[in-house]
Amino acid sequence: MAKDSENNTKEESQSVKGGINRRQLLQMGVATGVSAAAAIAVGKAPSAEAAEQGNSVHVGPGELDEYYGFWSGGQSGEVRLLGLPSMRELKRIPVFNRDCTYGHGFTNYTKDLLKGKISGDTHHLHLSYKDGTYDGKYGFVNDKAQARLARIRLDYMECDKIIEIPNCQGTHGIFPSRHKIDGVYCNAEFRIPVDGADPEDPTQYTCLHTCVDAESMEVRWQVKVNGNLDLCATDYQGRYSMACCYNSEGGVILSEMMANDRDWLAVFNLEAIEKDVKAGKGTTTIGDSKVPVIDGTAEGNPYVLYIPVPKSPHGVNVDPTGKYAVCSGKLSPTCTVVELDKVADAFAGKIKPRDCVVAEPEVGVGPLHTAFDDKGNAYTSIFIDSVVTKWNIAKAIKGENPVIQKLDVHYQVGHINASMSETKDADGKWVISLNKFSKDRFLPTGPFHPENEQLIDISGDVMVNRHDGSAHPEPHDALIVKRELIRPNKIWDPADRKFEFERKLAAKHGVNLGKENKIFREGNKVTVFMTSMAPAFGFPRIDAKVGDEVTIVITNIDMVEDLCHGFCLSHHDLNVGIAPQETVSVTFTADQKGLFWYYCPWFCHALHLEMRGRFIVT
Ligand code: RUQ
Ligand code: CUA
Repeated sequence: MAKDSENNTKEESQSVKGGINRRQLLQMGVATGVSAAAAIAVGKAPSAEAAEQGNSVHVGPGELDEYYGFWSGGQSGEVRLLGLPSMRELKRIPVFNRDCTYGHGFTNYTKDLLKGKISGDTHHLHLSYKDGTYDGKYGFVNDKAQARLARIRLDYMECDKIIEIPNCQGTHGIFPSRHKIDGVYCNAEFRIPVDGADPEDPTQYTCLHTCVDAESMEVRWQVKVNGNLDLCATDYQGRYSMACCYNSEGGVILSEMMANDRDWLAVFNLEAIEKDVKAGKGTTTIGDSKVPVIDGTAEGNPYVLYIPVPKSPHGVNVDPTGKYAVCSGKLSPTCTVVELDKVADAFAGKIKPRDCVVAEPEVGVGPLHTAFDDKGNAYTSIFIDSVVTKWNIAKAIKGENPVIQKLDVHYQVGHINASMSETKDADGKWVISLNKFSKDRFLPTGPFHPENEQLIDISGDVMVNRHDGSAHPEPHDALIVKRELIRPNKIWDPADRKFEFERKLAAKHGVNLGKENKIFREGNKVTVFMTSMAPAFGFPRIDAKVGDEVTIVITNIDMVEDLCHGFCLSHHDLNVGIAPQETVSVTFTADQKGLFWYYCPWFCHALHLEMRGRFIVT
C-alpha cells in the first residue's frame, strides 16, 4: 500500500483544523452510524483557488459544443442532455416520469411504456457499444425505485422500451456489453424474499444479477448471488460482467452491513452462464417468472468469482485499456485494482480470487467512483474529503505513491466521469464532478438546495476547475461523449416503427395517415384523424357525446426543422407535443358536458394563439 504523499499530508492538516482528522472522521461515521451529512459539518471551507477559476469556459453564441453530456436525473426519473464544455442544458428526456412538454405518459405510445407508473429513480445511464466505443444507437438507464430498465433510442432521443426485472428490488448498477450490442447487465441492490421465502428470515433472501437482451429487451437469465450488488461494469471482450458487492454479511440493518472488513467484487463468467442456460443445466425458475436462474452462491462455483475487496465497496470502473477494474473502498480510504486477465486463472482454481488484486492505493476518505484519461491516470471521487484525486495506475501497481493531485470540489462529490472514459477512446480532456451538496454557493432557494456541477479541465498536468454551476436535483451520473458519435434525426420518418399503432388504426379505417382529416363513430367510440400545420389543426371543431371514448390521431405535417406543435385539451389533463412529421394518438373519455377548447401549446407561428378548435360534448 502506498504511503501518504505531501498532498495527503496537506489535506490531513486542513482537516485537523476542524479538530478531527479524516481517518477519525470516517471511523466515527462507521462506529456511530452518523450520516455523511453530519461529517460535512466539520469539513473544509470552500477553496478560493477553485472558485476563481470557475466558469472560464466560453463556447460562443451559435457555436456547437464538442461533446454531448448524458446525465441521469436521479429521483426526477428523467435523463438530461447537455452540451459540453459549455454545460448548456439541451433537453430533458422523460423516461420514468410523466412530462407534458413532449406528452410522455399522455400519448397512447408512452402510456403503454409507463403502464400507469409515473415515478422513477434513474441512476446509471450507459450507451450501446461497438468494438469498445459508442455506436450511437441506444442509451440504457435503470430505475432503482421500481426495478426497471429503460432504453432510449438515440436516433430520436426518446424512450422506446421499459421493462420490469423480475424478482428484484433496487435495480441499481447497469452496464451493456462493450464489444457489440448484446446484453445489458443489471444489479439488484436489495435482497428480498422470493418464491414464498419468509420475510422475517433474512437468511432466506435472494439477490439477482440479470442479463437483458439489448435488442429485444427481454430478460435472458438471472444469477443468484451472495451479498447484494451495487455498481456494474463489463470488460471489453464480452467475457465478464461484474458488480461491486457490499453487505457480504447479508445484514438488514446498518451495523450488520458494515461488519466485514472486506466484501467483494463479483465477476460473472458470461460464457459459462450462457452455455449452461442454453443447455438448461442446473437452471431453475422463481415464482411466475419463466426466466432461467443459475445459482452462483456456492463457493468455487463456475459462474461467479468473489474477489475480496475492502470495505463496503462502491463503484467499479474498467480502465480504457480494458486491463483493470477499479473498485472504491467507500469505508476504506483505498481503491482496489483488479487485473482482469487473472480472472480466468482464478475461475480455473489456479490462483486464489484475492490474487487478482494487483494494487490497493490510498486515495482519500470515502472514495466512490473512478474515471480515466488516456495517459494511464485515474480520477476518483472522494465523498467525505470533497476532493477529486488524480492517481497513476502503473505507479500504484509498482507499490509507489500514485497520488498526483487532489482538487477540492464543492461539496461531497458522488459520481465523476471523464470524457469518453468508459470507452477505449478516453481522451483526457474533461472530468465532471457531480456534487451532492451546494450549501452556501448559490442564492438561497429554500430548504431544498440545488446541487452543484463542476467541470474540470484535465488536459494539462494540473486539474483546473473551469465551470461551477447549479443543477436541478439530482444529476446522478454522467457520460461525456464526442459529438460526432451521436447523430439524431431532425425530423421524424413517417415510416418509423414508433407509429405502428396509429398506422394500423388508419388502415382499419381506410385513412391515408397524415394526408386526410376524417372522423369516425362506431357505437360510443369516436376516432379522429387530423393534421396539424401552422397555424391550424385539420378540424376546427370535434363533436362527442358524454361517455364517448375518443381517440385523436394527429400528424404534424410541417416539414420544417424545429417547427413543433402540440395538442392540449382544456380541463382534460391532456397535453402532448408533436414534432415535425410525427404522429401521436391520445385516447380519453368525454366525461364532461360542454365546450372545451383544444389548442397548440408549442409557440409555432405568429398565429399560434389562433391554432385551436372547439371540442363540444353534448
Ligand atoms: S451510485 S447511490 Cu451511482 Cu454512487 Cu447510485
Ligand atoms: Cu402549432 Cu402553436
